[in-house]
Amino acid sequence: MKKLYTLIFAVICTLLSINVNATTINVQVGTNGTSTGNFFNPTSFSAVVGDVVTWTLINPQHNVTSTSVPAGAATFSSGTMTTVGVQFSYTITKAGTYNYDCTFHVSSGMTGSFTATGGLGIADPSSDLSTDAFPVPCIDKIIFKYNG
Ligand SMILES: [Cu+2]
Repeated sequence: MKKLYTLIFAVICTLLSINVNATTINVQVGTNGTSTGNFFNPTSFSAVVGDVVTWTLINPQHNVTSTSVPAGAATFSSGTMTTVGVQFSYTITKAGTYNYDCTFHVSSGMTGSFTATGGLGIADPSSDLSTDAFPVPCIDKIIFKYNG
Protein backbone atom coordinates (compact mmCIF):
# COMPACT_ATOMS: atom_id res chain seq x y z
CA MET A 1 0.00 0.00 0.00
CA LYS A 2 2.88 2.34 0.76
CA LYS A 3 4.17 1.87 -2.79
CA LEU A 4 0.75 2.86 -4.13
CA TYR A 5 0.75 6.05 -2.07
CA THR A 6 4.24 6.84 -3.31
CA LEU A 7 3.12 6.30 -6.90
CA ILE A 8 0.02 8.47 -6.48
CA PHE A 9 2.11 11.20 -4.87
CA ALA A 10 4.64 11.09 -7.70
CA VAL A 11 1.89 11.35 -10.31
CA ILE A 12 0.29 14.33 -8.56
CA CYS A 13 3.64 16.09 -8.24
CA THR A 14 4.29 15.54 -11.93
CA LEU A 15 0.87 16.90 -12.86
CA LEU A 16 1.44 20.00 -10.74
CA SER A 17 4.84 20.71 -12.24
CA ILE A 18 4.04 20.50 -15.94
CA ASN A 19 2.54 23.22 -18.09
CA VAL A 20 -0.20 21.37 -19.95
CA ASN A 21 -0.46 24.21 -22.45
CA ALA A 22 3.25 24.30 -23.32
CA THR A 23 3.84 25.42 -26.86
CA THR A 24 6.75 26.04 -29.17
CA ILE A 25 7.37 29.65 -30.10
CA ASN A 26 9.20 30.13 -33.38
CA VAL A 27 11.59 33.02 -33.95
CA GLN A 28 13.24 33.65 -37.31
CA VAL A 29 16.88 34.69 -37.30
CA GLY A 30 18.21 36.95 -40.04
CA THR A 31 14.95 38.41 -41.33
CA ASN A 32 12.33 40.89 -40.23
CA GLY A 33 9.69 38.88 -42.05
CA THR A 34 9.97 40.76 -45.35
CA SER A 35 13.67 41.23 -45.97
CA THR A 36 16.82 39.55 -44.76
CA GLY A 37 19.19 41.36 -42.45
CA ASN A 38 20.26 41.68 -38.86
CA PHE A 39 16.90 40.95 -37.28
CA PHE A 40 15.03 38.57 -35.05
CA ASN A 41 11.40 38.06 -36.07
CA PRO A 42 9.50 38.69 -33.89
CA THR A 43 11.75 40.93 -31.82
CA SER A 44 9.72 40.43 -28.67
CA PHE A 45 6.91 38.16 -27.51
CA SER A 46 5.15 36.78 -24.48
CA ALA A 47 5.51 33.21 -23.29
CA VAL A 48 4.53 30.86 -20.48
CA VAL A 49 6.91 28.88 -18.29
CA GLY A 50 7.28 25.49 -19.94
CA ASP A 51 7.15 26.89 -23.46
CA VAL A 52 10.03 26.15 -25.82
CA VAL A 53 11.52 28.94 -27.90
CA THR A 54 12.98 27.75 -31.19
CA TRP A 55 15.12 30.08 -33.28
CA THR A 56 15.53 29.12 -36.94
CA LEU A 57 18.26 30.57 -39.12
CA ILE A 58 16.81 32.17 -42.26
CA ASN A 59 19.90 34.02 -43.51
CA PRO A 60 23.45 33.40 -42.19
CA GLN A 61 25.26 34.05 -40.12
CA HIS A 62 24.16 34.93 -36.63
CA ASN A 63 23.92 33.66 -33.08
CA VAL A 64 21.43 33.78 -30.21
CA THR A 65 23.07 34.77 -26.94
CA SER A 66 21.30 35.70 -23.72
CA THR A 67 22.30 39.00 -22.10
CA SER A 68 19.99 38.83 -19.10
CA VAL A 69 17.69 36.16 -17.70
CA PRO A 70 15.51 35.97 -14.56
CA ALA A 71 17.13 34.80 -11.33
CA GLY A 72 17.58 31.05 -11.38
CA ALA A 73 17.09 30.69 -15.14
CA ALA A 74 19.80 29.18 -17.31
CA THR A 75 21.61 31.45 -19.73
CA PHE A 76 21.71 30.37 -23.36
CA SER A 77 23.99 30.60 -26.35
CA SER A 78 23.44 28.99 -29.73
CA GLY A 79 26.98 29.34 -30.97
CA THR A 80 27.41 30.51 -34.55
CA MET A 81 24.48 29.52 -36.75
CA THR A 82 25.81 29.12 -40.29
CA THR A 83 23.50 26.75 -42.16
CA VAL A 84 20.09 27.98 -43.30
CA GLY A 85 17.42 26.08 -41.43
CA VAL A 86 19.56 25.23 -38.41
CA GLN A 87 17.64 25.57 -35.16
CA PHE A 88 18.39 26.37 -31.54
CA SER A 89 15.87 25.75 -28.76
CA TYR A 90 15.52 26.90 -25.17
CA THR A 91 12.96 25.70 -22.63
CA ILE A 92 11.65 28.44 -20.37
CA THR A 93 11.85 27.41 -16.72
CA LYS A 94 11.41 30.71 -14.86
CA ALA A 95 8.97 33.60 -15.12
CA GLY A 96 10.43 36.99 -15.99
CA THR A 97 12.09 38.89 -18.80
CA TYR A 98 14.78 37.40 -21.02
CA ASN A 99 16.98 39.58 -23.22
CA TYR A 100 19.26 38.29 -25.93
CA ASP A 101 21.19 39.45 -28.95
CA CYS A 102 23.35 38.34 -31.82
CA THR A 103 26.84 39.20 -30.63
CA PHE A 104 27.97 39.81 -34.22
CA HIS A 105 25.33 42.43 -34.90
CA VAL A 106 24.30 43.88 -31.55
CA SER A 107 25.78 47.22 -32.65
CA SER A 108 23.25 47.35 -35.50
CA GLY A 109 20.40 46.58 -33.13
CA MET A 110 20.03 42.82 -33.53
CA THR A 111 18.42 42.22 -30.15
CA GLY A 112 15.37 40.34 -28.94
CA SER A 113 13.45 39.71 -25.75
CA PHE A 114 10.58 37.76 -24.31
CA THR A 115 8.64 37.85 -21.09
CA ALA A 116 7.39 34.65 -19.50
CA THR A 117 4.60 34.28 -16.99
CA GLY A 118 4.19 31.29 -14.70
CA GLY A 119 2.56 28.12 -16.01
CA LEU A 120 -0.87 27.21 -14.55
CA GLY A 121 -0.72 30.25 -12.29
CA ILE A 122 1.28 28.40 -9.65
CA ALA A 123 4.11 30.47 -8.24
CA ASP A 124 7.54 28.99 -7.79
CA PRO A 125 7.72 27.35 -4.39
CA SER A 126 9.85 29.18 -1.88
CA SER A 127 12.91 27.36 -0.61
CA ASP A 128 11.24 26.53 2.72
CA LEU A 129 8.15 25.00 1.10
CA SER A 130 7.74 21.34 1.88
CA THR A 131 5.10 18.74 1.24
CA ASP A 132 3.95 15.99 3.56
CA ALA A 133 1.93 13.00 2.45
CA PHE A 134 0.71 10.43 4.94
CA PRO A 135 -1.98 7.78 5.10
CA VAL A 136 -4.69 7.94 7.74
CA PRO A 137 -4.81 4.57 9.55
CA CYS A 138 -8.51 4.60 10.41
CA ILE A 139 -9.89 5.72 7.03
CA ASP A 140 -9.01 4.80 3.48
CA LYS A 141 -7.53 8.20 2.58
CA ILE A 142 -4.20 9.86 2.08
CA ILE A 143 -3.55 13.44 3.08
CA PHE A 144 -1.32 15.87 1.24
CA LYS A 145 -0.23 18.89 3.20
CA TYR A 146 1.68 21.91 1.90
CA ASN A 147 3.75 23.81 4.38
CA GLY A 148 4.74 27.11 2.92
CU1 LIG B 1 23.66 38.55 -36.35
